[in-house]
Amino acid sequence: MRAAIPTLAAGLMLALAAPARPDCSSVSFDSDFPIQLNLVGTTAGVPDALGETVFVLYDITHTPVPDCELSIDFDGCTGIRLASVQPWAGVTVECGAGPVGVLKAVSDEFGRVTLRVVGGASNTTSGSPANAFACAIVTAGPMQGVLNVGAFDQNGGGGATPADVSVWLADAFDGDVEGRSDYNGSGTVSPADLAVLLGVILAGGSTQSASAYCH
Ligand SMILES: [Ca+2]
Repeated sequence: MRAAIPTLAAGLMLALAAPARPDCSSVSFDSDFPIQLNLVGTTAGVPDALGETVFVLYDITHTPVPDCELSIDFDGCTGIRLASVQPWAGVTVECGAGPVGVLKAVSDEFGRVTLRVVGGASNTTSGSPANAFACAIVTAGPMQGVLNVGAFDQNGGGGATPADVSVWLADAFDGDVEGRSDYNGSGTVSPADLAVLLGVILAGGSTQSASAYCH
């Protein structure tokens, strides 16, 4: 009987060291993938709540899929810049060799992935190269989606200020659709987006830019 004790203990330790993970491959089209993610600044170190974006992962029976990694590939997003340190709990960034970077986070017990992503754009002068509409690719298990990426901190410095409105206006009037300046995923750069940007500036949750960017 003595020999059974260490065997049992070893089995328990193994179970503790490697908990069973739900099968990420069960993530289905029933999941909630938003089409819009707006990059934010911080105030007192806290990422702006006005950029909070929630994904919910479900299987085919609408049962939440917890503990599943969701990734967002921003490398197709010209001119978008990710903070190289992401202060929102559970968000990790892999700056990588590409031009922008990849973000990762894991779903909670309700299948939710709640993100506040710190970053901006490089819209410093009229006509600065911009990300196209829906430039990012979201992956969770077998499911993929596209995501438009807006940036309240258009010029990547000083937080969200009237200077960002100034360069936003150039995007609004040039007839193109710069993803960075579309904050509601409509595929247009319109007064509705300006209202969002002004609301962010007035609310004061994006007063500081990232201290360092991936690229
Ligand atoms: Ca700015």
